[in-house]
Order: sequence, then C-alpha cells, then structure tokens
Amino acid sequence: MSGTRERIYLLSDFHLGIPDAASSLDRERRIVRFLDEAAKDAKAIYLLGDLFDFWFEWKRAVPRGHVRLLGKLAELSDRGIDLHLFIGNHDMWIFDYVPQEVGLQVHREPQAFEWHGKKLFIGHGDGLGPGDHGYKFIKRVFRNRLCQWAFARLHPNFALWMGDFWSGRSRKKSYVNDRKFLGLDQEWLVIHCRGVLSKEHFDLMIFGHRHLPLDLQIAEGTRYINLGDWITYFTYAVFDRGELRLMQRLGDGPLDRDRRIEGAPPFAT
Ligand SMILES: [Mn+2]
Repeated sequence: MSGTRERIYLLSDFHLGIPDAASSLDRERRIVRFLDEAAKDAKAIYLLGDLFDFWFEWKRAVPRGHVRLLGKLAELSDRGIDLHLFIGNHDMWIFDYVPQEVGLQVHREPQAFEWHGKKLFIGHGDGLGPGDHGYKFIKRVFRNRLCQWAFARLHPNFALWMGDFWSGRSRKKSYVNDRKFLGLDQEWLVIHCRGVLSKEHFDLMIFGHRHLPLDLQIAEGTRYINLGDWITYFTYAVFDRGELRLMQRLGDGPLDRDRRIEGAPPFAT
C-alpha cells in the first residue's frame, strides 16, 4: 500500500435499515471498517447511491439511525478526503442536511469525469434504459417540489413508516427480478450505456442500482462496471493510477486481502 493518497474508491447500495435493525447495524459496521481501510490511501470516495433504504429530510429533523456511517463520512471529509454522493432512488430525498453535515458533494444525474487520461461516466443507474415507465413516472412525482413539500407536512412517525413500507415493496419486487445477469443485450444499463457511447466515447462506465457486481467489455475500449451491493456481495471498485479494479471484500482486514472479480456472477473462487 502506498503512503500517498492517490486512489479513488467507489461503492454503492448499502440500503441501511433493512432487513432489520440488527443486521443493518452489522453491515454498517463492516462499511465503516472498509472506509477506515480505504482512508489510508484514498484521495476520493464516490458513493453511488442507496446508502439508506429510506430517507427523508425535514427542514429541522432527520430519521433516526445510521450515525456510524454519517460520523465516519464526516470524519473522512474533515481529514481532506474528497467525498461524492450520487443520489439513488432510495435516498432521493437527501436534500441539504447530509451534504452540509457530512461535507460531501451531491450529484443528482450521471456525470462525466476525466481521471488519469481515462474518460469515465458515473451514475446511480435508476430510471435509465428502455421500459420501466411506471418507475419513471413515480420518479417525476417524487422529484416534484410540491409533492416533497406535501410529504414534509406529514408527521415523521407516520411519514417514515409509510416510506419504509413503499421502499420494502419496491425492494421485494426488484429482488425477485434482479438477481441474474441477463446478458449484454438485455441488461438495461448496458443498453443505456451503448446509447451514450454512440455519441461520446468513455473508457469506463460505472453504476450502482443493479445489486449485481459486473465488469464487462460492452464496446471497443469500454468497460461497464456495476458496483454490486453491500447486502449480498460486499463489492467496491478502486481506481488506481489509470487502472480500475472491481473488488470483493474478504473479511474486514486490509484491502490487499480482498479479491479482484471480473465478468459476471457466479465468480470463480
Ligand atoms: Mn439499490
């Protein structure tokens, strides 16, 4: 491990809060352990969304819980590590509290970057690609200022109960459908990426949302990486001097004990 901070780490889809408080806390501790290790050589950390299974910020109140993660992120930010958050569909209602309190930069749309001469396209990944019109409509409602204002008028006990209920329903639906790699021609994020590529070249296209770690060549000179999740796979990507590796956490120790994964699950052991 180098003594200088030059690596960029990317990870997503913690869904803290599910399936129950005890196992969520267990995962939260693993994430914090990972962040401690990453902080040893991280220049920046990119969180690609769905940190929480449901989140809403009132002007003067926020949901209970998740203080270890929020505290650790704040600490890393205070130590000068550059933190970025791409808002996911489960935490779309992060407004100004998390960015201000933690000290991170929020992105609400996919964005292009250039690191070490490599062109990257990064986003959470919801609502992209063909189909899924039901979700695309709901997303417009959820992003609507007036709807957000109306939701904020509800009592937090009731509003958060309702939020957990919705969130659980969408999760059950997506859990059934989402687990298998569909093939390059069927994966909607790959279809979306290829559309983007028809207008502009990118070397690396990195998303979350799919809950399936993938590292695939999708066009000449382009890799599509899905970051997997921190529920089943405990995966992350590291960008190190122009090279990107998708990694799976093995235990809670130093990151050099983790293993690189390529292709799609099931991964060879
Ligand atoms: Mn997710």
